[in-house]
Amino acid sequence: MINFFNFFNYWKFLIHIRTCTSIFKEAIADKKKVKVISHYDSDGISAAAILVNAFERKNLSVSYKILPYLSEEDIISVSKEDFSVFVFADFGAAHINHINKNFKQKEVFVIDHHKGQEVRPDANVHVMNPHDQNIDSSRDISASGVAYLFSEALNKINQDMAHIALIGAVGDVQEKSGFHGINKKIYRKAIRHSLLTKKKDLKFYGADTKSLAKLLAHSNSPLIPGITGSTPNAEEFLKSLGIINGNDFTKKLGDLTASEKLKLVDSISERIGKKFSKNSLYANKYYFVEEPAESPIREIRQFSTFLNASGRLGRPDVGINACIRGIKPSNANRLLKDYRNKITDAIHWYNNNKGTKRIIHGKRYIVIDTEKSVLYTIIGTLCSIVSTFSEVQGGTIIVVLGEYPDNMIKISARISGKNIFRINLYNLFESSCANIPDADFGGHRNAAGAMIPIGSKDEFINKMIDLVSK
Ligand SMILES: [Mn+2]
Repeated sequence: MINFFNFFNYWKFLIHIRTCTSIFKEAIADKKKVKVISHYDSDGISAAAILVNAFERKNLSVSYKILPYLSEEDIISVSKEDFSVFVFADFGAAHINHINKNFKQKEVFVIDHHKGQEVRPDANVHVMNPHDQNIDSSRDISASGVAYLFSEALNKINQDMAHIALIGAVGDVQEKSGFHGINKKIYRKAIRHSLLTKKKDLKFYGADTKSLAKLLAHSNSPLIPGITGSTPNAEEFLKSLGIINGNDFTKKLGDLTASEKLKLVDSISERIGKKFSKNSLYANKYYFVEEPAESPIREIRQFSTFLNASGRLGRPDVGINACIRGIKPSNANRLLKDYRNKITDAIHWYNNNKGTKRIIHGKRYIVIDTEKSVLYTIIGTLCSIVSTFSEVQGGTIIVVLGEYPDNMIKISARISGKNIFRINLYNLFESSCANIPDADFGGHRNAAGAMIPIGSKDEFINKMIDLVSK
């Protein structure tokens, strides 16, 4: 359906991006150094890759910084670096006051899709945010998409990165039975330039490179009871279905006949129960034409996981280089394996610390204080995983805390299953942080995050438990 208002907003947004592009071109005319500051998730890293490549193509000297979270201290320290042009991506809209204050006499570009502050940017601060143009920035475009539109306005040659823009959209869960809005336009461009192909298939990660048993054992979405986490169980399961004979476990999803596939889908959905429809086991898969067949990141969701992993392991450079110049399949595999190991370690830590004072189990909540034991960048991942454990009652609030650099504590919260106690995690965090100076929080009903000084940890936990127990 063609919606005139959507079209009009898109058109206005493009004009605004063109204006920003002209200002950018002027800004770099004599100063050839640009700094890119971006978020460490798949959207932020793909946005950074697009920008870095587009700027290098203009013979600019580019350097970048990838951060898990943008603090005021980060903004101050970046502003002191010897650059006159700065580009923020996937964050910044919520920090316009700090950017205004610290970047006087410098040109700053903010490429974001999150709801921003009600603060007017100064004349030297140029914000490109679809949110400001009433575009649905949770579904229709992500930061990597905005970075793409900006790079395309700089030079049409950058259209060869349309598929990279879609990685961020997938990472931010904007692909829902297809791309929508501006993402769809970018997708069409990627197809027109033969950058990717699409196929509807069972949605398991790594279907083209992993054996079928490993594929099921590694499956997080959906979690298959009794099989996720155990390759031997997965092998037994496949044997019982007659899909695997003897001890030949090399079969891949692509090797199955149509009837074997149906049998597999039936038995998996039986195991999962009514929570999922059979249809939810299928998804659109998008393959990058230029990636070699044996690459673990040929499919866009895997590429997105890989970028996330690179950011969380502190190696965003590996992710950015993979977007721009490609990566050897063996190197991509190594990074993905490191990441899986970190997550497995975190789950082991949780299982080994049940019943200790570091895991407080209350009536409607579990508070998990990992201190320094879990990599702080996977606190949120651990939180999501624990929320899916069958031992955790539906409606339970899972809160995970971990130490972050600069004497800060990172906190993540999720609800396990259905939110039956009707708790709003955003409100809960807002109230728990109310009397804590320098606390920062965000999120929504069913997921929230916060950053607090280490000295306020007990105060936060006590306040929160108090509120939840009412
Ligand atoms: Mn994003």
